[in-house]
Amino acid sequence: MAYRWTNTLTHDDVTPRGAYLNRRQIMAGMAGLGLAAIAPKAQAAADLTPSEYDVITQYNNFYEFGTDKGDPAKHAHRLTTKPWTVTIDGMVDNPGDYAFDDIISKMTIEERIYRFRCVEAWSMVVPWNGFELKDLLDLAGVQSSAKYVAFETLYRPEEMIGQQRPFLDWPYVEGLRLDEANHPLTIMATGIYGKDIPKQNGAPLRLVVPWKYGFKSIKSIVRITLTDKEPPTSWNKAIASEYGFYSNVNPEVSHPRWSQASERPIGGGLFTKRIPTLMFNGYEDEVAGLYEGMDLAKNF
Ligand SMILES: Nc1nc2c(c(=O)[nH]1)N[C@H]1C(S)=C(S)[C@@H](COP(=O)(O)O)O[C@H]1N2
Ligand SMILES: [Mo]
Repeated sequence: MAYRWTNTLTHDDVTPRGAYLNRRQIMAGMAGLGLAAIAPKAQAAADLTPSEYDVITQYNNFYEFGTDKGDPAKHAHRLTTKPWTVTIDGMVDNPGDYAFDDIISKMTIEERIYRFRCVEAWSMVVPWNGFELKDLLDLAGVQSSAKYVAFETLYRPEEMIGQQRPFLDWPYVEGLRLDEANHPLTIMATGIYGKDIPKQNGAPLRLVVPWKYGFKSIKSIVRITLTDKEPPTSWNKAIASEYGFYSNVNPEVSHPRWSQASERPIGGGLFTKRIPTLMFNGYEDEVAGLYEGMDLAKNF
């Protein structure tokens, strides 16, 4: 179980801000992020070495900027991220346009070092900064009729040049069941390595759901809608036979065109060995309960 770690999110696990800053003071750009307390103890003990910053920010999937792994780092600088507004609507008590800066001022930004597994069978370990999605949903006041959360990426083809072609049905959309969205592992990331999240990684605000394939972690979000119907998702709309709504990492359920039993860590060079893929990407203890009684091969 070398790659497992347990995210025990109790207040006892929070490192005092001072100690945290001492450990992290080599990181540039922290001041502007308002990083608060953080880092569950379990993380320090975890056997996870974060991937290099350059790897995380230069090997990307963000089809709004092109389909090659290097395209987002080349083209995302065109994206205007200030000002940024997230519309929260649907089954909420407080619908409206939420300014990014206002959201941030109300949230606790933590560091979460997560394994990140793309459906294409490569992986990284990313030290995200962000806040729990649940805290934002609580701010909006989710109504009891809501069962799902739908997410939408910005549509701005002048700046997102990949949107000038109909590669996907733009804007990119994703969705979670409400209990998945409220799970403490589910975060909205605003940073990487203690710096503002780079545009190619989904600035200023992107979802991170570490037990699901990477495409669920939708970038540059402008709308969050609470609904009672399972929302459409971009890759399911494009190829339903290959990409389901759940998309939980599962080494036992192959993609129709390749095995999901192992993965290639990115950044280790040419001779990096593939490593076994873990059920729910290593977060089985935390999330398996969400899917009790479900056939995970059918609900892939
Ligand atoms: N809007 C949007 N979100 C997206 C994508 C995309 O093309 N557009 N690609 C997804 C896929 S396939 C992956 S693997 C991750 C990649 O995140 P990263 O570039 O930060 O590693 O973003 C996901 N979120
Ligand atoms: Mo992906």
